[in-house]
Amino acid sequence: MKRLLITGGAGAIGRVMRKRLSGIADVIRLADVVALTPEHDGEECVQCDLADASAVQAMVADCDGILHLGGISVERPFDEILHANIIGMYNLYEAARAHGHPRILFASSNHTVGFYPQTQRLRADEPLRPDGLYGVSKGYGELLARLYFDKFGQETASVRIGSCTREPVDYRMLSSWLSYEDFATLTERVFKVPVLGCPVIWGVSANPASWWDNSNVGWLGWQPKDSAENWRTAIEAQGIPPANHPLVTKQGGLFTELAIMRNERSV
Ligand code: NAI
Ligand code: 15L
Repeated sequence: MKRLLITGGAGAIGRVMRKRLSGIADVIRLADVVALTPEHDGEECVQCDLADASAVQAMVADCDGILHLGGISVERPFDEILHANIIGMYNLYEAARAHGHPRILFASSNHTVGFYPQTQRLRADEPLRPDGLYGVSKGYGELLARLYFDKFGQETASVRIGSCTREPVDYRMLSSWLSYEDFATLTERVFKVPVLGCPVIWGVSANPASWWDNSNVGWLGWQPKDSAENWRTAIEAQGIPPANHPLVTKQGGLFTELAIMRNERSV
């Protein structure tokens, strides 16, 4: 690739991928609503609110691929989610349509299916059961990706990320953890595979306790290497949550118990 755009470049995953993926393209264009500065040759930075359609057009111009990490990443009032994840996602796909359909990796989330019980192993084609407005917005993102693929041939991998952190820190992450390294190798495969289409992929490491079945995307050639199991003893030493706790009952964990937050203007 000549130029990879990483939205959400100032965020937790963006800051890691910025360094880890530096060899994937001649230029990495980092974008975020907050200001960023280039740290070395081969980086360029754009300040852009995803809800600003013309700014998004300029952000996407001349890019061959997009790692779309930007947006609201937790449960928040609807106005915030509408702005970044609903309007922002539409703006991104319209910009991709206008600029030659660069391939997109969309950071979807396990919160699209958070109300499934942890006893159920899931394929990616099962009905969504979002656990909040955030999860709904990620389901919308997956559907928008599908629409632009069927209508225009826009390729997208919607990656339902579990818990992407340096290491697993609670009992639920023994199942949901995605290491940074496994996310990086998944991203590389998404941008290297000759034909991508529009798959939904579980973004999860090789955790024996995972609830998610990626057997239908073997053609991608992605083999996660890390396992949360290496942290089991340390995590269990902190105490196993009681049997009725959402951390051990629902795939979305604590998100399933959060309130629907009011918009600022209606409080
Ligand atoms: P983060 O919250 O640390 O980063 C998101 C970035 O998006 C921030 O830098 C923020 O400034 C930017 N942003 C927010 N609103 C924006 C707007 N209107 N315009 C432009 N930029 C905006 O999130 P994190 O953890 O880095 O996650 C990255 C992506 O992966 C998010 O889309 C999140 O929903 C998704 N994801 C992350 C998981 C995780 O375990 N970290 C799990 C599942 C999904
Ligand atoms: C997500 O979608 C969030 O972006 C992240 O902050 C974590 O809460 C993660 O899911 C998770 O479920 O652990």
